[in-house]
Amino acid sequence: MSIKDSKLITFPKIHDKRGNLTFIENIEHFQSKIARVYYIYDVPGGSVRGGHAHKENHEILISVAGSFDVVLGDGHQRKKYTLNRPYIGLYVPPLIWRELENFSSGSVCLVVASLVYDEKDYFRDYNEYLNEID
Ligand code: T46
Repeated sequence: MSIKDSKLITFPKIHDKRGNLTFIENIEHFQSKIARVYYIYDVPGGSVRGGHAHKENHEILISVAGSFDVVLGDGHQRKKYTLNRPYIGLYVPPLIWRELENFSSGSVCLVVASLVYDEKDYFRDYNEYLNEID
């Protein structure tokens, strides 16, 4: 897997004078249905989250409020995405190292995942990760 397999996805945005609405369904890269949704919030300034890769789990990261940066790596290349729109998601395939940083005050990171939580699905040690992908 390469960071070239990551990509930004623009979701539908229903404009309305009462406010806008975005929905996520039928995700191309998820073999079955969405298995899990979680969100990261109340992040203190300067905090860095992530620092791991998944073995099989596919994810889409969305900034539903505020902004933050996602730095992806595949052992060869790194790429930084800034997420700051609630209708744009970043697709992150398995075996891609991710770090989340530069969270703005009040930001919320919503994550849609293809698998339920399983600690065994993580590479949390960077050297172990590099050995696996070589
Ligand atoms: C990712 C980034 C964007 C659970 O019990 N269930 C869950 O679904 C998740 C995601 C986490 N946890 C537990 C596991 C840890 O004890 O919550 C604690 C914090 O998890 P972690 O340190 O992995 O959190 P982040 O923000 O570093 O990473 C998370 C996801 O784990 C990861 O898949 O891509 O958000």
